[in-house]
This record gives sequence, structure tokens and C-alpha cells, in this order.
Amino acid sequence: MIEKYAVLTPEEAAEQVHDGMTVAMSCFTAAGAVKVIPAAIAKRADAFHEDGKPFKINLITGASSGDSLDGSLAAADAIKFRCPYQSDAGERKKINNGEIDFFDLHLSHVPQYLEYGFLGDIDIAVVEATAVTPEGHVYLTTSQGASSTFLRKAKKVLIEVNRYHNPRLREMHDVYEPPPPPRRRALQIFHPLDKIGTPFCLIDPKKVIGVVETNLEDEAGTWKPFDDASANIGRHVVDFLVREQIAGRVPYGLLPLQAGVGNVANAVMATLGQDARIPPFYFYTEVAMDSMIDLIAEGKCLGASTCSLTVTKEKLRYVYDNFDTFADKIVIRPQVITNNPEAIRRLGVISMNTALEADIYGNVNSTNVCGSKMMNGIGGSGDFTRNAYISMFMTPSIAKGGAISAIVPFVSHVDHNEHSVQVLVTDQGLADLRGKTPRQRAELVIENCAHPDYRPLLREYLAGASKGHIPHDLRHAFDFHLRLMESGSMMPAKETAGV
Ligand code: 0RQ
Repeated sequence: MIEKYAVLTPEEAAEQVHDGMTVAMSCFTAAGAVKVIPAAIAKRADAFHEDGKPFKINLITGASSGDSLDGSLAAADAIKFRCPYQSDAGERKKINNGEIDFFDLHLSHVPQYLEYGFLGDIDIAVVEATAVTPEGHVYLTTSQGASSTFLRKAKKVLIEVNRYHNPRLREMHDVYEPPPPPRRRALQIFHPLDKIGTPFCLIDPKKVIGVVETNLEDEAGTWKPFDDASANIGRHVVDFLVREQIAGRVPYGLLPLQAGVGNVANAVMATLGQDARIPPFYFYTEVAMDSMIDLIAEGKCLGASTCSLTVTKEKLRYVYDNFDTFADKIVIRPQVITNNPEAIRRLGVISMNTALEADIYGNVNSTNVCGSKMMNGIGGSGDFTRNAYISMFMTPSIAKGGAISAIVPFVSHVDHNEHSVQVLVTDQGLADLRGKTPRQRAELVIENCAHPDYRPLLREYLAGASKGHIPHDLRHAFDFHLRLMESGSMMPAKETAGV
């Protein structure tokens, strides 16, 4: 239903975007990302640059996106400022070279930063929809992200109406934006699948410049095949959850689970589903991955609250072809609700996110390699970790063939500090840090989580660390990172052969 609106070509839509504008685009991973308009804006930027004219936009999204959005705009040097999260290799390079100003922000904060005016005005919102009605109802596709806020706050709106997506997606969407303080009320979510809003975003139709019609799949990637490290992490997580249930610290029937995005998380969820000791459970999470769709189909997962369907093309087709199986078991929400501290704390969500590195005291770095090279961003990991019933971090004990130990004396950047991280899991084992002193934590992390080849070095660091509540030797706290930067390995040269 788009009769009321001007139908534009992608190029005509792109002409509405000018140098220096702030543009907010729909996406939460490649799911629900706009596709043809950002690609046309990138071409427009190329043409401006060839003429020696400036053309860069400030780009705000829900989270990461697909190649046509972040990939093409970064390649065209069309981005001045970027917020809040990305996972594009070319864009990452430009952020780390200082060519793109990147503001790394908790995902739950994006809508309220915009609401409070912390990020300035949005000139144009560009959003993917299955339909837009004459009265201004916008039905979103495979993600919500912050689209309802973008549509409401933007001065002008462009919409990609994508016919590929199943219009029945509206049965999953629940759009709700909490009003700003001091008039914010308690969220009426008492169960992961409670709906509190509408199936559509509401806009003033007068703001719509036009629609571009498409028929395109999401530019979803594929997941790495499950490896031994992920399977072992999954096993340790399952054993821990079973022990917690037996001890009565987690109710039988579990509490809603959240899992970060990525290969490790996808594999761990699959392991969880295969274990007969784990009863059917719910997800209250921000990305539904392939493994979660399988768990719902098998009846192992009773339902999922999510911000996006971050699934492969084949898996999305499967959902569309079997919509009745999933229609009442998946709720797609805005990130201000999926990642909402109030809902996470009330429901008792058990969070499981992936770390780049963790230190012996439980501080976690999710974002910056060697303290300075941005990987993707903090995403929603902080929203969940700080408010979870139990917060867990998972990581393979080594990366890059053993040149990197994921367990270090002191993290080179802190995203989640020792006060928020309760359980650390690697392929080697699990360290339950709850109620432990720093020295007890260090011993547990070294003996249970570090790779055996790195344990002697970590024990040596702890033995040489000064006394005090948190024993450290600041002269050697970053020796692992310094060796990595100087020699390509965290292992001292004489010991490299052992790894
Ligand atoms: O690189 O692919 O070149 O080998 O990092 O690592 O093991 O494949 O793990 O896909 O789960 O990603 C933390 C980046 C992990 C992700 C991170 C290298 C490693 C590999 C990826 P290669 P894996 P994953 C909800 C939650 C923050 C946001 C978040 C992330 C690559 O989970 O972005 O949690 N998290 N959001 O070799 C250098 C180290 C390394 C390292 C691993 N210490 N130093 N490189 N790698 N450890 C979702 C959202 O917010 C949308």
C-alpha cells in the first residue's frame, strides 16, 4: 500500500541526501538493512568526489548492517561520523586510521540519545518496510533496531518497500517507545513474549519524501562451522547451568537466555539445545541466530524476544515457508526494549556474550584489540551484562593459532569490569567468580580458563604481583600485549614452539 507516496528510483532518493547531513538508516545486523538507497548515496558521493566536491554524511543505525549500507558508504569515503556499531572490514580500517569518527555506544542508549538530543537532529531516516499505509503505518521487515525513533525524530523520511519479505512479519513486531523522563512508566513486560505496543511504526505521512520498491534478500553472511573450542565452551556452559538448577540458584525451567552475536555464541546455543538435561527455555535477546530458529522448530526453545532475525538466507526462507510455526513464538522489538535494563533485570535474563580477551581478575575487553584497534563495538553486551541475573563471558582460550592468549594479566581496554562479570568460560573450563576475592578469581581464571601453554606465564605474573587487594605489577601488566605487537605472539620467543 504505497499509492499515496511518490515512487522514486534509488538515484532520485539519494539526491535528497546532501553533504553534512545526519542520516539514520534501518538495520540490526544485515537484517532489515536498507539496501539500494545507501548504495545509490555511495555512488552520489563518488561522483561528488570525482568533481573535487565534499560529500560525507553522519550515519546512525540500529547496529551493524550489510555490504550495501556500511560496506558501500565506507568504500566511497561517504561517512564522516558513525554510531553505534559496525562489523565491516573496510569501515573498521578507516575507523582505526582516523578517517571515520566512530562513537561506540550501548545499543539500548541509541534511541534515548536521539530522544534527548544528545546526537543532534536527524535530517533523513531511511527505513526498510514491507508496507507503508496512507495514514502513516510503517510495517518493518526482519529487524526493528531504532527505526521507530528514526522515523519519529527525522525531518524527512525515505522508505524502501521490500517485496521479498513476508508481510506476515507484522505478526511478530511489537513497536513501543518509552516516553522520556520524568513521565516514563514501568514497562509492562513480565514474560519474554509479552507484547506492549503496535505491529507498526507511526509516522506523519507528510514527512515521507517517497518510496523505493525492491525485491531483495537480506545480505546475510554465513556462520563458521562449529569447531571443537565452541563445542567445549558449550559443554561447560551447559554443565554450569545444570549445576545451578540442581543447587536451586536458577529455577528448573531456566530463566530467559541472551546470547551475543557471533560464531561462538551461535555454536554454544546449538550445544545447549542438544543437551537433554536442559529443559525447554525462552530467549530474551537481541539477535535471533540460525541455531535459535532450529531450537524453536524442535520445541527446545519455547519462544524468543529479539531485535532482529540475524539468520542465513536459507534459514529466513525456512521461517517464511513455515510461518505458522514461528508467528507466535518470536517477538521482534526495538533495541530500547530488547536491551532495556528494567526488563532484563525483572525477567532475570542469563547473559552470554563473547569477549576478545579477559584478565585474571574478570575484566573483559569486547572491542579494542591491544587496547586501540576497534573491532566492532560494545553492541548490546553491556546492556545485558550489567543487568543480568547471571552474566557470562565466553571466548576460545587462544586466538590466531595460539599467538594470542584470550586470558591476560590486565585487559588492554575495559568494556565490562570485574564488578559486572560473574562467570568466565573458555574451551578449557569455567571460572565462577561470584563471591570471590581478586586473588581467588585470578587463581580460578588461570587454572580453569587459560590455555595450558599460557598458564605458567600467568602464574609467574601473579606470583610477582605486588600485594594489595588486587595484586598487580604495573611494570609487566601489558607484557603479553607488548610481545604481541613487537613479535606477533604473546608467547616469549623461546617458548613459541610449545604453543
Ligand atoms: O578473527 O575471523 O580473522 O580469525 O576476532 O572471533 O572467535 O570468531 O568470535 O565471531 O564470536 O566474535 C568479541 C568480536 C567475537 C564479537 C567478538 C579474532 C578472532 C577472529 C572473531 P578471524 P571469533 P566471534 C550482542 C552482543 C562485542 C559486541 C557484543 C563482538 C575474530 O562477539 O563484536 O558482544 N562482541 N554484542 O581470531 C585479536 C584477540 C582476539 C582476536 C579473537 N584477543 N585479539 N583478535 N580475535 N580474540 C550483539 C550485538 O550487539 C548486535
